[in-house]
Amino acid sequence: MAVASPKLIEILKRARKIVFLTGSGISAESGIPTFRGAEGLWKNFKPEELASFNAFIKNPDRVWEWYQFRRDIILNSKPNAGHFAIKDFEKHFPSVIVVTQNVDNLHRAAGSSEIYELHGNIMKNYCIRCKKRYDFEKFTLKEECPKCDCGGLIRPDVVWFGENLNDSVYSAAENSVDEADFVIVSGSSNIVYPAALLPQIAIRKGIFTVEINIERTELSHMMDEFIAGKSGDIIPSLLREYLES
Ligand code: BJW
Ligand code: ZN
Repeated sequence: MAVASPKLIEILKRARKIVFLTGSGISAESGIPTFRGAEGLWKNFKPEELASFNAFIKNPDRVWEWYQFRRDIILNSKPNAGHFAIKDFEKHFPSVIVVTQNVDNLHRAAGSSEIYELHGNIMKNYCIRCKKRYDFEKFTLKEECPKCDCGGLIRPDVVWFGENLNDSVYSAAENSVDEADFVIVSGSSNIVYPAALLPQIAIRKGIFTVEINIERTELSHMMDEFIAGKSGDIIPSLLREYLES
């Protein structure tokens, strides 16, 4: 049975600028846990104890260890059919932009050309005092939080709760959505702001919006279409149905 409605395919045929807004659900089929939900990371870990600057300052080793644990999972994972299908959209549309909340590099590994990482990148680090940047490779075997030559603590280059997103990355993401004529939201619970504003900008502008998720989210009722299912199944099917239409 087709996953896309005839209306969706007709609109996709006229689309030139497609934006994918992705969250952790898109990497779930690669074996990377999501944050919320029954199997999510927050089931066993408290976000306020791990994903904030205060938590880091209070217990840098614990936060560092959690990031090393997640890096290990990510380094042993590969992009899935969903990431690859997004890359394949580039063969058929003039502009395909990925705006992701994920820090896992899997869109890049799949070959997507234009990616905005709203919440940073787990493989990058910097010193909180002098801002010197460090690749994670330097610390693979270290369990405790490393220190910079200047004595400052080194933290992962990700965006924690209460921290601002990188201005230029967020503006570029906003512009991409503003200029899009088709927006596909997949694998996010859409509850974390300001990332959750991006689909709302598209909705308000009357840009055609499709959500692909295994369950409905806060924003599902506002989307033009909601397709229930795994991104690794639905995104490739959507492209196939478009090409066969
Ligand atoms: C599948 C699937 C499959 C599963 N196929 N689908 C009210 C208004 C505005 C802001 C706030 C507010 N109240 C509080 C705030 C602030 C806060 C916020 O939004 N909190 C909310 C929880 C309410 N936001 C912030 O603090 C942000 N900064 C900010 O606002 O700055 C201004 C400010 C400055 C000073 C003081 C106060 C404000 C920063 C947010 C940073 C979020 N950081 C994290 C950690 C990043 C680093 C790391 O990875 O460790 O980002 S938290 C975590 O959540 C991570 C994710 O990117 C983010 C979103 O999660 P995501 O991707 O949506 O995952 P899940 O698990 O929630 O959902 C998975 C979905 O996938 C589900 O729907 C599944 O069904 C689906 N799924 N398998 C398709 N196969
Ligand atoms: Zn330093």
